[in-house]
Amino acid sequence: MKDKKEEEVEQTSVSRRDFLKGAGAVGAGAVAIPMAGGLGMLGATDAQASSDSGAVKPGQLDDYYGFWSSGQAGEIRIMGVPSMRELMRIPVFNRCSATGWGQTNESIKILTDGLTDKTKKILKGRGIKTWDNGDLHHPHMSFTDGTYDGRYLFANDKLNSRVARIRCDIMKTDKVIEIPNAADIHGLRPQKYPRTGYVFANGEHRVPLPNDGSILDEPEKYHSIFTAIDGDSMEIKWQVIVDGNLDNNDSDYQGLYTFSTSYNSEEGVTLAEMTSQEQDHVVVFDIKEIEAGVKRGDYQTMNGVAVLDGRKGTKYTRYIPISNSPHGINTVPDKKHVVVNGKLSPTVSVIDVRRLPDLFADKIKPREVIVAEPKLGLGPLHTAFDNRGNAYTTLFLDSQMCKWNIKKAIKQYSGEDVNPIIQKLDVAYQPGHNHTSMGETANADGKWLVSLNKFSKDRFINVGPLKPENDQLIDISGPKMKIVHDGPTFAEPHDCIMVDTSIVNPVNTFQRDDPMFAEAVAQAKKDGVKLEGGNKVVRDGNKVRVYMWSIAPNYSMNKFTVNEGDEVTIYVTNLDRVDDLTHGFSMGKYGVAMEVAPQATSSVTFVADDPGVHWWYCQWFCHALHMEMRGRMLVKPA
Ligand code: K7E
Ligand code: CUA
Repeated sequence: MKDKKEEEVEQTSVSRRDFLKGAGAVGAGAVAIPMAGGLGMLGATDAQASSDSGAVKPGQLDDYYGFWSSGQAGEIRIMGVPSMRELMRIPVFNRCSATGWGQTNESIKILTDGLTDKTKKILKGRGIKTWDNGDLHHPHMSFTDGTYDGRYLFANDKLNSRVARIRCDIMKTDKVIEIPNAADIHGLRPQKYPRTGYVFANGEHRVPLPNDGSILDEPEKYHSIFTAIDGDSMEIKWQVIVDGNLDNNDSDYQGLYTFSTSYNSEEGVTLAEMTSQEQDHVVVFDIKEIEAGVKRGDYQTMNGVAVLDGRKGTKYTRYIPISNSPHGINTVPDKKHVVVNGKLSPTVSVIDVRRLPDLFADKIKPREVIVAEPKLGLGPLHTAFDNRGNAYTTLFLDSQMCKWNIKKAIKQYSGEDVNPIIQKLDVAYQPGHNHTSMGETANADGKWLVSLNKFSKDRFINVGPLKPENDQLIDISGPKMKIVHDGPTFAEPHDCIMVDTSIVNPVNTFQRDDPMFAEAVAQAKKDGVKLEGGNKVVRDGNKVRVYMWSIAPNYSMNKFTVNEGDEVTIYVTNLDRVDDLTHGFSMGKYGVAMEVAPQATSSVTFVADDPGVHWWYCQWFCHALHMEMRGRMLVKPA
């Protein structure tokens, strides 16, 4: 027997299967019926997961959007939590075979517009337009008033020193900028209050300034750069030169300070040099003071960016000594504390942000902002929080999750005989980041914790020398942490966030005036073609522009002819208005394959250098006659 809720799910949802049944019978005409709502109308609570087990039945919806990084895979993955089902992938820095990201004109524009002129020139010399890979560690959502607002995600590329923005309405990357002066962007966090606002990014590696080949072994000329980006315009607002290497960062809930962990206070360039001292730092940046400095002109302009001097002893920063090589830094949802994770030290250090004004006024010494420093275990890397005053710290070397109480840790630090540690849970194995549902916002809800484990070892059947990682889902709603699910993942989710589904509201189809394909719309206008229904081959010297549209299971064009050597641009506009009715356009041997979402226009440009008949086809299953959705390009030999 089905229960009532399941029946409702079946009746309200318009699945691809239902659609195919209908469209197959009555033909393409039925396709244009707008099916507003559809699956989207189902509230998450109507088909909720049984939250105590983490189990979500087939057809039931998740409670949280999980946005997972993918490290060296260069993309972002959307996970359903608590089911841990991978729902979608968002190509960001990578080249995506399925969607054509990195090949379509629309994506190439996004991937190249924000590169520096110097990089554009170098890439041109290499015969490429952009890099086709990246190392994406830290996805974070934009904030308003201390909590997620569902507008954007931001993410770093450690490999090629870039920062990307993803629009949450369409779940596509819409801006990618290269960060000049800095090397290897690692830590990335948005401003939490009053809004994002700034996106702060750490340049991890110290490089010579200027890095023009004239400096190698003069460590005093090496620097790390901290960058503030305007999240609305994706322009760089200012940069600050700091001492040491910047690792991770986070921001306060007051909009006054932002913090980065910094290792290598020795400023060495070899491993032995970098780890020789016992003390490293948290660098605190005074946002208002820096803004005032920019206004006063207290900066040098480097590659078009205002760069301030924030090294030790300047008014823009303070350096708080922390034991050897701190790694993650996490602001507590109580809005008052910040937890710094020791990595090579078994401790975490708790900073009270209310003491920072006195620190900047030099009324107290840097270490006086520390209000707790519990010893948790070996290899503390990152900390997450619930809404009951507890913290959860990953112990990389111990392969454990340590649950501890912040108030008790503060009492212990002030001399009381209390043990802040509540529970240590074995995780499998070697956790890096961990995250709680809504835990990086003021609205932490204390329901779920994910441990992003670097090794899965024996947890899954053997898939060869390269093993998956293992993300474990932990129920933290009760007094004890309980592991409820293992979720294998491909390389290498460093980090994730879990956002209540009520905050994220993606659309089902594109708007025809979406900026994503504004250039195609403008070009069509110049060519006198209406993308909605226009069907035309325009010749412009040796440039040929082919405009066609698609409604399942047809392209508006069966064939077109070009000459060998022509530069051909193909624009496909998907006129289907139905949820989930994506078409594709693939042309074999030309290596062309792109996604065309409902109501979107996608375009691709190539040189017709291979004479003969070439079939193009739709690679996105769209209709019972999907296999027949194709056409021919004739390339006439020169
Ligand atoms: Cu700890 Cu790049 Cu966030 Cu990896 S970082 S774990
Ligand atoms: Cu259109 Cu498959």
